[in-house]
Amino acid sequence: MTCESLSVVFPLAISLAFLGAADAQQTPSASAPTIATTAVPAIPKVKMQRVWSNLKLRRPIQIVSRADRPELLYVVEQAGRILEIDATNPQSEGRLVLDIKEPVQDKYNEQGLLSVAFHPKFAQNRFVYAWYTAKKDATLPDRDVLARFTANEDGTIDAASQVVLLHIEDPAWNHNGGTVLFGADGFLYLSTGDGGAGNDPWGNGQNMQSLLAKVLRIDVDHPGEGKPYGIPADNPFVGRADAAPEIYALGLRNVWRMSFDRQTGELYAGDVGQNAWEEIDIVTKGGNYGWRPREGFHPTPGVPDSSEASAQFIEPIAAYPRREGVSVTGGFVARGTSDPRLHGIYHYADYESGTMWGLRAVAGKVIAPPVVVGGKRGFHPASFGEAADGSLFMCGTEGGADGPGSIYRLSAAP
Ligand SMILES: [Ca+2]
Repeated sequence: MTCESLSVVFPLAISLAFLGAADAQQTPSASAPTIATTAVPAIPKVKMQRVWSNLKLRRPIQIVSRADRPELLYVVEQAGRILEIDATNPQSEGRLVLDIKEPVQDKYNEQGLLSVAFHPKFAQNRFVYAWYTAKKDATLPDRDVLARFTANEDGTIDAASQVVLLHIEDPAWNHNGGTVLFGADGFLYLSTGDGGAGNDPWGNGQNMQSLLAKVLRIDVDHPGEGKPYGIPADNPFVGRADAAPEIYALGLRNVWRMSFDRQTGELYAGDVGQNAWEEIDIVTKGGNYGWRPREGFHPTPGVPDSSEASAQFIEPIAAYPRREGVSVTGGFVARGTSDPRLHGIYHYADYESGTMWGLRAVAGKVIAPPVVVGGKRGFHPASFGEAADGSLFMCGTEGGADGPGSIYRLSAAP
């Protein structure tokens, strides 16, 4: 990232007052308001080490883990397959545990099986959740589907066990989100796209009755009110007649990848931009991230942005312009214990340029603006992944969207 863009994106983003607050936690001092002198730890370069090269992967787009079996990793293939890897075996060839190519529509690049999450109590209920674009059928239009599957005792997942929890009619092939994952609160979070085409022609970003262009939060353990899921009582728009109660946050164009910081519980999202800016957001309950009136830190040209409405918009914590990439792949805050130099750094990348960045934020404020930490020419990072122990991986394709799939382990460069 150039100095020029840094000055635009982070006008002196490092808050000394804030750093003082952080220090105060370690050395409590009721009296003197301190200005921190402790330097923010440097952000190291990241080494990408190719792993499990025996795997024959086609369009790997997510890596997920299970708390109850920390030695296993699961690689999601866009066409509708999940492969299980024994992470302790460098020669692992993977085991196919789910194939739902039949209902999954993956005709266009942004379509397919997009995200998978294991239930936090998977060891007891063996529930697995999937977010995918579905093939049109006789009774249903083009739609994005959130479905639950049940695994067998041997760890394979029965495609016939599908229970559709939610489907959202989707007007275009692109901008389909999305990440499904569980919060520490036990609720399921889902990022949806704005439907597609370009510039949100249906106005879903700010439409409180549409589930598109949102982060949703639902309770999969307590169905209610005629739905196969419940609505958490403290969802921010519960009780409002003009809003869908599933909505947790809005104004998000197409959050392809989001993750929780496992230490702080903050929800980091990479929101893919239109023509100008890719942004990183920390998504908070009830937050409005400004799409379509805003993109990155800027108003969208030609879109009304009244001062009253813009005052409600939450700015990203980082953004980068077109010359540095075209589609952000949100990553993770590194919390693995094996690589302390990466600890606390949020890593993300651009799908097209392959560039990887790191930044540090504390309590929603950036304390170390993004720096380029690595990347690989020709590699298209579709997703970061976090093992159960917090160590970080990355998956994607080499040379192009249809190139060979690969997985890299990330570590701090010496
Ligand atoms: Ca769409």
